[in-house]
Amino acid sequence: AGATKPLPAYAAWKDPSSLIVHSSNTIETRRSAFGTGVITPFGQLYVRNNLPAPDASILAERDAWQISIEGVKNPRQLTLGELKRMGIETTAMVLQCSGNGRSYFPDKPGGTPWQVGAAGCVLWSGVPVRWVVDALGGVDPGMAYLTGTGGEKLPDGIDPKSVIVERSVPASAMADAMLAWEMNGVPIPLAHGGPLRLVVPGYTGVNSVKYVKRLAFTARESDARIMTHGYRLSPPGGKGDPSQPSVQEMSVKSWINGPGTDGTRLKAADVQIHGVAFGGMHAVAKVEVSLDAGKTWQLARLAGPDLGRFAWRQFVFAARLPAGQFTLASRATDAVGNVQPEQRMENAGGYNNTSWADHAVKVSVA
Ligand code: MSS
Repeated sequence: AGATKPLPAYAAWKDPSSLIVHSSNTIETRRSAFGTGVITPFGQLYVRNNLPAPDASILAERDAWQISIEGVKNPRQLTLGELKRMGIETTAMVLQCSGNGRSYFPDKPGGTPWQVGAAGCVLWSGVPVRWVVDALGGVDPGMAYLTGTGGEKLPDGIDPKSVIVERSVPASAMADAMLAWEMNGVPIPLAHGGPLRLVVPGYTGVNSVKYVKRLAFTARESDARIMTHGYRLSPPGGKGDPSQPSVQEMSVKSWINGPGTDGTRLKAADVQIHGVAFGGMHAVAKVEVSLDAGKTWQLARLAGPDLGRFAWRQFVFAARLPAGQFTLASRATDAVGNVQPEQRMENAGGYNNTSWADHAVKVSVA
């Protein structure tokens, strides 16, 4: 259910029945549309653009795309064709918008009212950032951040810093970051940042900069508005500013995707309750499921391949549900013992919602 608009042209190839189109720049996967395989297919993967997507002509000659690498011993401009000769690696990663789960905040913060579907698990192929850095002589001394700049055409007549998508993460994120040109085995579509995207595993989506045209090791965080004021964890009622923590690393989270999450009434029977769990920076150690809104918990089974600590795991819990109403919840624990909390951490932007209570789902059984 939920109001949905027509798909915008740059994402017209997506599967409308799997998606909730909030706006031309914000499209989410329906909870009931997530499958039980580990990788999220393109057709149903969410989209979030802060600026209109660039013209599709940037994909005409993918290998000619240029990126400037700065803050290294031998800074230079590289083409995608050159990057492809520097090495190839593949990583599975949860891509999740910082504001996923915002609709469950009671004060309805501004921003897209995402439910669970501003997330997916994607296979990226490209070259690890550290290999590129090694080839260019290493990071300059004193550089604390890795800053990626998006290649969108900026509107005329306004301060570029007020709109440009430029994000900084701690330089240590280089250990896992990648310059990716493929996603799920095909060249990255425009909607997801093709021809070239910076991907930062374990960090929220905004830090994985699409159409990346500059990758710089910098002494300071970017002074772009999206960094200084956007995506900050500010107290409820407040406004983002540089003194507050930026939305960066994700933490442990899970939710149930089915059955019955589309509101259809289930028949009393054995059901396989399934969902996804991820640890952000850490692997998932276990997932528990509750059939009674969190009063009692039982261990679920982790199913399917383990694609590494940045991917999500499918979990399955076989239950016999008699007729009635149930509030199903899931709670994940990561490999270092962090437990998904009952409560969200309140903040003005509606970011980082990992509350298991908020993500519980009511199903009815006939
Ligand atoms: N990049 C660029 N260049 N631009 C824009 O806008 N956005 C963000 C990221 N990146 C952007 C970029 C966000 S914000 C997100 S989430 C992501 O991206 C999404 O992705 P996809 O592919 O899904 O669309 Mo929130 O945190």
